[in-house]
Amino acid sequence: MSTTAQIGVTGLAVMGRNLARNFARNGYTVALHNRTASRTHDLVAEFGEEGIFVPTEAAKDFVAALERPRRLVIMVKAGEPTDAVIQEFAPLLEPGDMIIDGGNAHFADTRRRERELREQGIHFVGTGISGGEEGALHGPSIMPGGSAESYESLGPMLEKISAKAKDGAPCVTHVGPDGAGHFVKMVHNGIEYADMQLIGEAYQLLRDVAGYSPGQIAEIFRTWNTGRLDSYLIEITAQVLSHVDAASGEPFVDVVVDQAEQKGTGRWTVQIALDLGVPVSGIAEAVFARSLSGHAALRAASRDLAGPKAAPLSESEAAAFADRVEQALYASKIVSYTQGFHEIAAGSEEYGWDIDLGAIAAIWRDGCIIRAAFLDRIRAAYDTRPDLPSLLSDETFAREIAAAQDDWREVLVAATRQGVPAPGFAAALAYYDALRAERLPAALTQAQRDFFGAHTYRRVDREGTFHTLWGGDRSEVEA
Ligand code: NBP
Repeated sequence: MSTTAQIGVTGLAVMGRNLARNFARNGYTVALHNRTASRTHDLVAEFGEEGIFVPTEAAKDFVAALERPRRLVIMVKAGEPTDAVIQEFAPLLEPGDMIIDGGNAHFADTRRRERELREQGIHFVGTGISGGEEGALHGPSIMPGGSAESYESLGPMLEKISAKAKDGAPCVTHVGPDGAGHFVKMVHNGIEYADMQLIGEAYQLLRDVAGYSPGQIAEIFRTWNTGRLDSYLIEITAQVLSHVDAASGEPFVDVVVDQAEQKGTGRWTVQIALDLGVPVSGIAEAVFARSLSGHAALRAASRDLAGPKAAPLSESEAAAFADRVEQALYASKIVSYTQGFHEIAAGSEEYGWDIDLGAIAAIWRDGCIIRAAFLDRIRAAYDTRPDLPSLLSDETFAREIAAAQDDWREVLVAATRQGVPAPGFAAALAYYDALRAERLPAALTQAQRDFFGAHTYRRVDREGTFHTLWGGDRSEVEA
C-alpha cells in the first residue's frame, strides 16, 4: 500500500466519522480504520465524494497508509478502549510518530499514556475536542496538549479544521504539555454544566416567580441573546422553550422527564478542584443539581414538605423581575468563569503547564458548546493584564457586577421567599461576598480546631503559631 495519507482516524462513530470528513473536506488525505470494519466502508459509501479517503481494515495497513511522521487520531470511547487501541497501534509506530487522542480522556490517564509512549519516542497528544458531532464536522474548538514539537507538525492541520472566531482566528492553540489539553477540556465541560444550571434557574424563576409561559420565556431569552449574554446555550434554550410537543400539544419542556444525566466531566472538574483546593462552588452546585434531579424516589418522598405561600407578580412587576434575572444570570456567569479559570491556573501551576488563560478564552469563542460573545471580554481581560489574580479583579467585570449586584440579591430574595431553588445563583453570590469580605468566620473555625484538636492558629497582630490551653487556664503558648 502506498503511504499517502497525511492523517488517519481510528474510531469512526459519530465523532470520528465527522472529524475524518472535516479533514478530508479541507483537502487532507485521510486513512480510515475502525474495529468493526463496516463503519469504515459505510463512511466511504456515504461520504466518499467529499475528499480522499484511504479505507483500511488491518491495523498494519492503516499504519502503512500514513505518511511519516505518522499522525494517528484515536476517536474511541474513553477509558479502556483508548488503552486497547494504543496497545494495538504503538508497536507498529516509530519514533517521531504522533498518536492524537481526541476522546474525552481523564487528564491523569493522558499524563500516564504520554509518559509511557515518550519512552518509545512517540508523541502522545491528548486533545480536547468540543462542539459535539456538528462541531467535529464543521469546525470544533480544539485543545491539544502534548509536546511543542508535535504541535509544529499538527498545529497547521488542526487550525485548518477548527472553528474560526469572528476575527478569523482559529479556535485551537497548543494548550501545554502532556495532559494540559484534556485538563482544559474537562474544565470547559465543568463551566458548561454551570452555564446550563444558571440558565435553568433563570428559566425556573421566570416561570414560577414571574409567571411566564415557556413560549414567553423563549422570547425573553431571544432578547437576552442580542445583548451581553449572546451565546450558543442561550440561543438553543430559546429554541427548546419555543418548541411544542407534536404528540401532546404541550410545551416540549413539560413533556421531558426532569432528571438530568451526566457523563462525568463535570464531576471530574469538581473532584480535581477539591484536590487542588480551588473553590468551584458554581460548578459543584450544577453537578449536585443534576444528581438531585435523578433521585426520583427521594423527591417523591419529599413532595409534601411545607413551602411558602407563593404570591403572583403583576405584569409590570414580572417584567421588572425578568430584567433583574438577566442581571443575576450575567453576574453568576462571571463568577462561574472566574472559578473555572482559577482551576485552570491552579492545574497549570501544579503540573508546570504554563497555560495562557487569554488564549484559552480565545479558542472557546467559537466551535464549542460554551461559545459566547462574553469570551472575547475574558480574553481582553487577560490580554490587558496576564497576571490578573481573578476575573473579578478585571475593572470591566468588577464594574458590571457592581451594577448587577442589587438585582442579583433581589432575585435571590424572591427565589427564597417563593421557594424556588436557585443554588447556582446563590453559590455565585456567596463566593462573591466571601471574596470581598473583610473578615470571614474562618477565624472561628480555626479557633474551634485549636480547641478540640490543638491544631494551632496564627494571630492578626503578631508573627508565629499559637495554641491556647483550653482545658487549663486558657493561657496562650507559642506552638
Ligand atoms: P463512542 O464514545 O460511542 O465510541 C464508539 C467508538 O469506540 C467506536 O468506533 C467503537 O468501535 C470504538 N471502540 C470501543 Br466502544 N471499544 C473499542 C475497543 N476496545 N477497541 C477499539 N475500538 C473500540 O463514540 P463517539 O460518541 O463518536 O465519541 C468518541 C470519543 O469522542 C469519546 O471519547 C467521546 O467521549 C468523545 N467526545 C464525544 C463527543 C460527542 O458529542 N459525542 C464530544 C466530544 C468528545 P466499534 O464501532 O467497533 O464498536
